[in-house]
Amino acid sequence: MAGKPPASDPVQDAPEVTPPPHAAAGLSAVGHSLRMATRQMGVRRTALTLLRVNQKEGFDCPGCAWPEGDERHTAEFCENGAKAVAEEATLRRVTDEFFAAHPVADLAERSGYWLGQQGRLTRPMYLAEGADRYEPVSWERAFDIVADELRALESPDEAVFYTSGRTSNEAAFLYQLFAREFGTNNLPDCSNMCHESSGSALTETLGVGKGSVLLEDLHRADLIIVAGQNPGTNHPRMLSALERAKAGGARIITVNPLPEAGLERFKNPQTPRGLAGRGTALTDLFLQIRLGGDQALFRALGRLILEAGATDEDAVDREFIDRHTHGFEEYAAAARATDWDETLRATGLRRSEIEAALRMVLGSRRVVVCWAMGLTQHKHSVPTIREVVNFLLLRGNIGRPGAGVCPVRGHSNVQGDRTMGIFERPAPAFLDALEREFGFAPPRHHGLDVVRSIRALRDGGAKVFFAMGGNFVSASPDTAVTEAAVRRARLTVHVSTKLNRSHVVTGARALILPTLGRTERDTQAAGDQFVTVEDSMGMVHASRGRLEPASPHLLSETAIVCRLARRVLGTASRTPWEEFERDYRLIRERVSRVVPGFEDFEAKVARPGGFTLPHAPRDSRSFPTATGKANFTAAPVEHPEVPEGRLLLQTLRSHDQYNTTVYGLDDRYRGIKGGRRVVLVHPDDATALGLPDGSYTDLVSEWRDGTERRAPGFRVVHYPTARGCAAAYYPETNVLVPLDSTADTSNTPASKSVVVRLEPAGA
Ligand SMILES: Nc1nc2c(c(=O)[nH]1)N[C@H]1C(S)=C(S)[C@@H](COP(=O)(O)OP(=O)(O)OC[C@H]3O[C@@H](n4cnc5c(=O)[nH]c(N)nc54)[C@H](O)[C@@H]3O)O[C@H]1N2
Ligand SMILES: Nc1nc2c(c(=O)[nH]1)N[C@H]1C(S)=C(S)[C@@H](COP(=O)(O)OP(=O)(O)OC[C@H]3O[C@@H](n4cnc5c(=O)[nH]c(N)nc54)[C@H](O)[C@@H]3O)O[C@H]1N2
Ligand SMILES: [Mo]
Repeated sequence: MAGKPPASDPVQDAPEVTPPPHAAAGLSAVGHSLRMATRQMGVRRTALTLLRVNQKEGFDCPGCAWPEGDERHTAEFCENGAKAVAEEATLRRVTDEFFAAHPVADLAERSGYWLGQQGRLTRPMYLAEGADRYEPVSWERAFDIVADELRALESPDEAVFYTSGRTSNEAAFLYQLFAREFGTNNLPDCSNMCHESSGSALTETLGVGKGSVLLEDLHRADLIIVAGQNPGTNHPRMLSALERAKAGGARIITVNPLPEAGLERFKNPQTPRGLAGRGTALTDLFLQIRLGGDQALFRALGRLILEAGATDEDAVDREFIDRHTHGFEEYAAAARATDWDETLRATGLRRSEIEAALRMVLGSRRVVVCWAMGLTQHKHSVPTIREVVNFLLLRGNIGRPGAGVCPVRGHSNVQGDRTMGIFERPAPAFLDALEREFGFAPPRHHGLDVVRSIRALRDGGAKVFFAMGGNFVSASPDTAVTEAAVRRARLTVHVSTKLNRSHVVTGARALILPTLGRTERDTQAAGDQFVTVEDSMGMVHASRGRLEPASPHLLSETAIVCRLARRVLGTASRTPWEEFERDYRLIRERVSRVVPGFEDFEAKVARPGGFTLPHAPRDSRSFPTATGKANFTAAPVEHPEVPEGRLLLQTLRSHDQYNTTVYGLDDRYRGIKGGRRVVLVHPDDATALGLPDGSYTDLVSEWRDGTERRAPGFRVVHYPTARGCAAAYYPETNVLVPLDSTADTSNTPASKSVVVRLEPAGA
């Protein structure tokens, strides 16, 4: 199947390429972020807004989910946080005139970059059936339209309620409550495309689907392994933590097919030395792994640790294993059977490199493994992350200070949304608690995740698509299939801050419901409200916006859910939606009775800096798994097989984007400027394929059922990635990811292993 190419960019996509730098941040980062911010907000607003980011009395940065330390700097944000804030606090506005002037079909020809640049949404807009453009609509009428379509469904399971991870705890809790009172568990979220593999693997092995370390643990570690993550771009504040760990004597191993500049050296913009000097070297050992080779690497390390245990009684933590784990013998047998040839083929590494890593591991008492999308978006991601757990369990690196698992989350409240019940497969205990508290019978059968929602839309089983934030059509895999699926819906609704492609690829009818962002004041009948969020390390804290809302017509996400629920559920619901909208404290009171760890929520969150949620493995080395212990697992080692003449493509982020939101066309840390349609290929692979640097190629993905997908016109960049591997940006390349190509168990799209053929353009 040939995918329709993504809309062409009106800005000329003409990438210029220079050699990538070897350090991240420093003065150029500060200058860059201030330029981007003042362009959107002006000088005064930039200063006022950026100084409140991540302060104890301020708002939570809408960028990533990296935690704040206890001591705050005056400027507790990073370059990319500044861009995320500027994107939201921009002074540009999308007006009624804009929609009157642009038929939806025209907007669908524009790039996502262009759409985002139009500014903040200001009014509810409605696209009637058969109409060619959006028109302003009142909030009352908008809720009537949604209610009419929802009530017309044959079953509540014909509706899908998507969430992106910026939604506050308060709004998320009410949103899942509304969906379940309506009668469905169809609550897919961005997590399904993101850290679902981490959640699946960690729940099974440790009993808690979240990371087990706090920021202090990272500071105290002896060895930090950063696998499949590019913090210089995606979690810049993590570099400060790595720098601090290094100052305390820690060493860092980076596992990545790409030499990412941010992990080489870091010039901390919060210190004078970092601004002007050479900065700190971060990575001690760089393992340039092949895409998808991580399971084989961690299995090989496990084998070597076991072998070392024969002569060194400290190599393996027998006491921990005997007391706290299950399944060791079976795992050890599998690890001992590791085949070196296969390990070296899967990883692309030399045996000496793996042995160098082993020496660093054996020399360290406290080891943390951090990871992100490089580990979660493969077919065998769940066994890969389970292998990370095996590796840590062997030396007792779980539930002890300075050690543990650290899946680094993406969206600023994606972890909190899941804690609040945004999950298509809720735990029975959670539903029991909802039932007790709200007096209704929640549906017990599982709902649809992202991939299954797309299939249901495609096949006519789902008819109403409602999104609390995000950009579903651009973020999802298989763009052509997804867009066609969404177009079959009766109604699509998006609660959004900014215009994006999901507003212009619609069902028969569509609504855009504009909402407040994190930076804005949220005033309700009981006064100014704050909301709460949970970071990547299970810290919950308040977030207060102070800016005047982008338009007087905006409603908060919480208010939107409350009004919609009243309108849809009517007298059938005994939930006090009106009161929840007046005063968010009443929502937190309910959360405190439903969600474990939130007892005394209001008092705990009033403390500056908030509170830490309990985490049994971290706190007491207890493991709420099926066996009551931490589970070793012994899955067969897998790695992607790539046919002759093909490359394995990963789809990743540039430095100037936030997921589907493109801030600019540069990727400074990779030496790319002025364009996004680039494909990074090892010079030897490119030469073998007859592709000189600067030539143009189509990317053609080949799926095992014989179908093909094409993304045309990419500039070839000779780049020092691992052999056999290529890289190109998301979302331009989502068209290449087959809907059925997902991770086993977690069903996450395998966005980091797409088999592609490079066809010289015009060939
Ligand atoms: N500025 C900014 N910040 C963001 C985001 C953003 O788009 N922009 N997105 C947010 C979100 S939602 C998320 S989930 C995170 C994403 O954070 P990351 O996971 O850092 O994002 P990606 O760009 O997908 O980068 C994947 C990294 O893993 C490496 N990698 C790919 N495949 C493999 C593999 O098989 N093995 C190993 N070892 N490495 C591999 C890639 O080379 C790359 O360095 O960032 C969050 N923060
Ligand atoms: N090929 C490929 N695909 C991927 C990935 C990949 O690495 N490769 N990564 C995946 C990952 S990790 C993720 S998390 C998903 C991201 O998927 P999504 O979360 O769906 O996408 P975003 O681009 O983050 O959503 C951006 C939109 O959110 C809206 N928005 C921003 N702030 C707010 C707010 O405060 N409230 C509301 N209501 N709306 C707001 C704006 O309208 C903006 O246009 O994409 C996934 N897709
Ligand atoms: Mo994500």
